[in-house]
Amino acid sequence: MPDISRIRNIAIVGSHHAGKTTLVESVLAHCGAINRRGSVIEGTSTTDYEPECIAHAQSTCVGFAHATCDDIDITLADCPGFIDFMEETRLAISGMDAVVIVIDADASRIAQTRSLVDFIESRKLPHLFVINKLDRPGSDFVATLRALQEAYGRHVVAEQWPIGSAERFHGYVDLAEMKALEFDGSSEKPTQVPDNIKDDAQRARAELLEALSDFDDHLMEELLEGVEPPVDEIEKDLCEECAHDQIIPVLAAAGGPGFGTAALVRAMEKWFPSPQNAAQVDAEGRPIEPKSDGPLIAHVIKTFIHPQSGKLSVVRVLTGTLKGDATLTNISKGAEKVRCAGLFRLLGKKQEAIPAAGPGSVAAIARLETVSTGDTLTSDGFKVLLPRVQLSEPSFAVAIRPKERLDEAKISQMLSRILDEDPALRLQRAEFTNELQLLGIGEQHVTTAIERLGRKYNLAVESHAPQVPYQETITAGTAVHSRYKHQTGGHGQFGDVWLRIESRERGHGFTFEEKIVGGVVPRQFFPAVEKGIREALLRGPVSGYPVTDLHVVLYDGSYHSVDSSEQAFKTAAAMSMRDGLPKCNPVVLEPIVRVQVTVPTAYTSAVIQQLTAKRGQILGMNPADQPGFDTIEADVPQVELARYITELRTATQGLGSFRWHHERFDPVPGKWVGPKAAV
Ligand SMILES: Nc1nc2c(ncn2[C@@H]2O[C@H](COP(=O)(O)OP(=O)(O)OP(=O)(O)O)[C@@H](O)[C@H]2O)c(=O)[nH]1
Ligand SMILES: [Mg+2]
Repeated sequence: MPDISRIRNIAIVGSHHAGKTTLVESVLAHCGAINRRGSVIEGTSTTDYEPECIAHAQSTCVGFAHATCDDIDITLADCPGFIDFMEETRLAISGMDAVVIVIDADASRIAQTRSLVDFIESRKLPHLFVINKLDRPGSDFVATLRALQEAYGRHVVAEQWPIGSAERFHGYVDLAEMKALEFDGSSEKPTQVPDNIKDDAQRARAELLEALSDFDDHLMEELLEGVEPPVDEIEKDLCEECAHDQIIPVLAAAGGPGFGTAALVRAMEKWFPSPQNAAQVDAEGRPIEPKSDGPLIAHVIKTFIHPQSGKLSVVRVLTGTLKGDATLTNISKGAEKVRCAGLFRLLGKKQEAIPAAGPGSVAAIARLETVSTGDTLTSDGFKVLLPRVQLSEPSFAVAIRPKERLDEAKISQMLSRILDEDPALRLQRAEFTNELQLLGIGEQHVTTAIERLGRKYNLAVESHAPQVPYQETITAGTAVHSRYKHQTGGHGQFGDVWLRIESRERGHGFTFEEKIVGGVVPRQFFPAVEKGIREALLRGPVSGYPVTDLHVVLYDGSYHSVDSSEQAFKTAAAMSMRDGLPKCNPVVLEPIVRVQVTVPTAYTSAVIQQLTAKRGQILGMNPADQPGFDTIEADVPQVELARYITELRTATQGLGSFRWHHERFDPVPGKWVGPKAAV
């Protein structure tokens, strides 16, 4: 078991396609954890091993990889960058002690990292930026660095200055030591600081020292007196301030050819804290001290389910020592006892059995069938609960139905396993239509889940846009008479009713009343009349949608002492409605949704325009809780919002989000040309 001070747990996060998985691959090769670097494009990388990752050449879930380098035990969580998978990323971050944020060397993409950086800062996690893909034509280190500083402040400082750019990017100047290093694959060798970047590197170094001196009076004095501070002092300050999330160093790399990997590994070892120094608290804010003896507390940060070999729960051990055959208590599920069936260290899909995992370790436990991501596991029934990551509400839905007829129980069992692996998904029966819907953070999130369902459980599902729950109502009243008379062999059928149909205020539904005088329709037939009316209301006269907001009075009729029956009155009432409703100026009602859209202020007016173009009625606009963001409230027809999350993200560099709830039904303006209701 590694000494806790030699453990580093690091999340690798960043914007979509910034090169995280490729960089992780380089780090693993550099540390000797893998012999040969795989490739995302060829589907051979260590952490993008799931078939859905390979098919789309992108990370669709977190991948864990363990490596040992210079006696340091590193666990990397390679997190997806695509916004639809951001909940997966946030859950993984919750189990790590530090974060490497990988970004393209492209200033225009910095804005996309905002919510991620806010989350990391809210957890006070030490982090650094890697400006990556510097080998690409058009890459711009300086502009990206300045954009980072503009977004996240002057304590974001370069610790490296690149030598050469694009195809000629071949090394960097370490600004703390003012030494130049040239890349040799993922290793490096000393070289001269080229004359053409000397001034830039000096200026960048001065910026670094100035930022550090904000936290070190001695360094500040040295700078004021023009004394050259010793390298040791700068290094010590860097370690201290980075570990305390005061300074956010910026490194230069190109993970593709492996450039910058050695320096990144050194930075992770030197600047990032071990779990011993990473503050952990329970849900009530009480500190948890990592100790190898004493009760165990572990947090489940990811669940993988293999259709054959079962469940694998990746846990972060906060304190205590976890054994592969331990019996644990799941505090999050009513103190249920669960038994571990093996303990592993992960390297992508490879599992290496380990006898125990000490405090600070990340390990995978086999076959904890009832345990879910986010749960707190303890030993000896020790009662403590860890804070849960608040997941975002889903904002995209599809209606799903298995392609082949299967029993409901089997479908829900398979779906629940998919949901177990990804708690940001949700399954629901839709209000009004009763359709089975799968909801997620975005379109890709949901389609990936459906792909996974097909692959893992051989369950092919048909998916389509959710039905819009239109309704119909009437805008005028009428009186109708129907007589149902039928002679069949023995005794016949007789029902005779007069109904008055009146419109009701919107949102008040259907009501039935009888005003029969003198028993012309006997009392025992009233329920049948109401039933017949209700049945007729299921399919309206315009397009077959349910009819609502009306009052129907049974005020006259007649009966036959032998032939009248409940069935006959029911039929007569239904006939009356079918005759009467078309005479009441029927209209289609569409569901109106109230949305609260949160976007950076720069996009507020564009988003208001987008909502207006969707026939939205803007109710108000206020500064959001998140600084620099506005929340726009609007009522929008639901039919206009089917792909709204995708459109909103396109319009806001992925930064917009929205919440919604059904508000009311409004008449569809103009002549109804929409779809007919499904039969
Ligand atoms: N030129 C260049 N291309 C790179 C580099 N690193 C990665 N790429 C390419 O960029 C694309 C994305 O790389 P990934 O490693 O999958 O990026 P990622 O950040 O893990 O992507 P997601 O996890 O899906 O957000 C692939 O086509 C890589 O080959 C690099 O250093 N230089
Ligand atoms: Mg990736």
